[in-house]
Amino acid sequence: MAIIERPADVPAVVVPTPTASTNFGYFRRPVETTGWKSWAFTVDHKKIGIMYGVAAMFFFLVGGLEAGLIRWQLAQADGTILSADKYNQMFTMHATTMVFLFVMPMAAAFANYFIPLQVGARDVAFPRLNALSLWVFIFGGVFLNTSWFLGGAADGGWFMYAPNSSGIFSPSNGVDFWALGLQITGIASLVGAINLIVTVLNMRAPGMSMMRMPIFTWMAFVVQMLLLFAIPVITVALFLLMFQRSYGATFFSVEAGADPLLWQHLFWIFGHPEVYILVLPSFGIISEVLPVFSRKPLFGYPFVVFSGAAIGFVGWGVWAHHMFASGLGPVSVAVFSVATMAIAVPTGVKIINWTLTVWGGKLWFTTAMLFAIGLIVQFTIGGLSGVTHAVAPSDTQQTDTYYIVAHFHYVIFGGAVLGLFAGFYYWWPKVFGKLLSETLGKWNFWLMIIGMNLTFGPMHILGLQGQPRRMYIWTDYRAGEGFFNLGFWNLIASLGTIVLGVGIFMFLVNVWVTHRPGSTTLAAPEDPWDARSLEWMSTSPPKPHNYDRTPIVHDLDEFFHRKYEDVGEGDDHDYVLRASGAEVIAEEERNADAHIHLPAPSYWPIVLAAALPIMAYGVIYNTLLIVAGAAVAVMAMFGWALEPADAEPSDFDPPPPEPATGTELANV
Ligand code: HEM
Ligand SMILES: [Cu+2]
Repeated sequence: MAIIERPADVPAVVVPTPTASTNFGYFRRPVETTGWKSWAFTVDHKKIGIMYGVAAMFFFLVGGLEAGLIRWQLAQADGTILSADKYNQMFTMHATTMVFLFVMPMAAAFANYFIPLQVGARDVAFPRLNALSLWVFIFGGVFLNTSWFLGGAADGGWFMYAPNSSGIFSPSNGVDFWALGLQITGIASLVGAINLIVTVLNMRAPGMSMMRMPIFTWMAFVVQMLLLFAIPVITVALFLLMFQRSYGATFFSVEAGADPLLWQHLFWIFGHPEVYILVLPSFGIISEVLPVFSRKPLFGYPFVVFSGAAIGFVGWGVWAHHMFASGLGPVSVAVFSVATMAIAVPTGVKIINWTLTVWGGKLWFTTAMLFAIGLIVQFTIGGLSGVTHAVAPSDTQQTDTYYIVAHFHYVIFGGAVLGLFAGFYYWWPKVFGKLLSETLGKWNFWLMIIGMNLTFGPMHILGLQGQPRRMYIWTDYRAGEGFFNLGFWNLIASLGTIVLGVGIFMFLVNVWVTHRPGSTTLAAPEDPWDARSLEWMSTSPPKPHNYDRTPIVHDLDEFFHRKYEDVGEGDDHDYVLRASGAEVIAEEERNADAHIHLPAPSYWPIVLAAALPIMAYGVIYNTLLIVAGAAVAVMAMFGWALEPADAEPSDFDPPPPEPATGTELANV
C-alpha cells in the first residue's frame, strides 16, 4: 500500500469522530491487539495465513481419519466397519476434504503469509477482502461437514458424475451440502486469487522485477491465475447441479434430452487444472528449499518459472483424459492423449532443474531438505504411472481401478503434501521464531515416506489384479489366487496407512514439544539456514509491518547478495561473506522508514462471510433463511463500506531499534 506524503499546503482531511447516536453507518474499527478479537477481526496477512494453516491442518486430520476408516474397511475380506452407503460417503468426503479443505487452503496459508514478505510489501492489496476469503473458507468447510449430522454426507464420489448425483440416485441432502459448500469455498478461492494477483503485480518493492521474484511467489502467482479461470467453471457446474436438485432443472437429464457428459466436461475442465492448483505451490516451496540446503542458486531459474507457466497453460488442454472410457471417439481420444503426453515435458524440465540444483552442492540434509528430495522421488513415480494413463488403450484397462487411486496419491500426496511438509520445516523459524526438532522431524519424514509407499504402492498391483475403486468390499474380485492376492496387498496397504498416520502424528508431537508451556526449545537465530530470498530479511517472526524500511531490491536472491559479495570473475562466482543475516536485518532496522501505514482490523469480513452458510442452509431447508442471510450480507456490506478508512492506532512512527539483548539463540 504505497504511501503518498500529503504536501504541506494541503489541509488534512479530518474524519469526524463518529458518535453512535449521530450516524448508523459509522462504526469504530476494532482496536484489540491481543485476545480472540485480535484474530477474529484481523486483516494482517500473517495472522490470516496462520489461521488458514491451522484450519487446513484440522481438515487434514479429518480427511486422514476418513481415509483410515476406508482402509480399515478394506483391510480384510467382507469388511463390516462401513456399510456400502457409509463407504460411499467416506471416500467422497475424504477426497473433497483433502482437496478443497486441506491442500488448497494450506497452499493459501503459505501464499498469504509469504507473498507480501517475498515481494517486499507490508500486506496484500486488499486486507479486508483477505480476511473475508479466510472466513468464507472456514464457514464453507464447516457447513459442508455438518452434512454428516444432518442426514448424511455426499456419496457420489469427488467428481460427482451425473445422473448419479441427481435426487433419484442420491436422495439425501448430502449432495446439496456438497454443491453449496463448494460454491462457498469457491468464493474464498476466487477472492483470494484476485487479491494475490493484484499484490504481486502492484505491491512489489522497488527493484523487484518479475524475474527477480522468489520462485515460490512465481508458482503461487501461476496458481492464482489458474484459480481465476478454473473456479468459475466449477461454480457454473455446481450452480447447474444445485438447480437440477433443488429447483427441478434438467441440465444433465437424458430423459429431458440433455447429456450427462456435460457435467463430466465441466467438472474436468476445472478438475485437471485443479491438480496443478494443488501441486504447483509445493513445486514452488521445494524450489526455495533445494538451493538453500545445496548451497547453490536454483539451476535454471527462468526455466523453472516458464515451465511452471507452461504447465499452467497446457493444463487446460488435457481434461478429457479423464473421459477416455466415456465414448468420446477416436479423434478426441487421440488429441487428448497427445496433449497429456506433452504436459510431461514441462514437468520433466522441473525435475531436471531440481536435480541439477542438488548436483554438486554442499548438501545439508535437514528435514526440510529430505521432504523436498522426497517430493522429487515420489512425484516422479506418480508421473510415470500418469504417462501410462496417457496411452488411451492402457488407460481403458486402468481407469476406475486401484491403479488410478495409486497414481493420484503418488502425485498429490507424494507431490503436494510432501512439499507442504518441506515448507513447514523450512519456514517454521520465520513464522514462529523457533526451530522444529530435527530429530522428531527425521522420524516424521521417514515414517511418512515408508507409510505412503506401503499404502499407495500396493494399490498399483491391486488395480492391475482387477480391484475397482470405490467398492466397499473386494471379495468379488479375487482374480488369481495364490499368496500375493487381493487379500495380501489390501492388508499391506492398510498397515501402511497406520505407519503413515503415525508419521503425520509425529509432526503434531514436534509442534507440541517445540511450543508447549515450559518448552526448552530456544528462539531461532534470525537466519538459521543461511537463506537466499527476501522474506528472510525480516525479523523472525516478522513485525506487524514486515519491514522497517521498504526494501530496495537489486537481485534475484536479494538477501543472499546482501550477505555475500561476489569476488569472482565473470561466470566464475566466488562469494565472500560481507555481513551475517542478523547484521543485514539490523541494518534495515537502523534505517527505518519515517512513517508506516498499516490496514486496520475490521468486524465486517467475518460477518459477511457468516451470511453465506445461512443462505445455503436456506436453499436446503427454508427460503426464509435465504432472506435472513441476504439481510446479514447487505448489512455487512454497508458496514464495510461505511466504516472509517483507518483508525489512528494503525498509523505509527516505528520505534528506535531495540539494543541487542544477547538473547541465547538455538544452535543450528
Ligand atoms: C492421508 C493419507 C491418505 C490415504 C490413506 C488415502 C486413501 C485413499 C483410498 C483408500 C481411496 C480410495 C477409495 C476407493 O475408491 O475405494 C482414496 C481416494 C481418494 N483420495 Fe485419498 N488418501 C490419503 C490422502 C489423500 C490426499 C492428501 C488427497 C488429495 C489432496 C487424496 C485424494 C483422494 C481422491 C481425490 C480420491 C478419490 C475419491 C473418489 O473416488 O471420489 N487422498 N484415498
Ligand atoms: Cu487430469
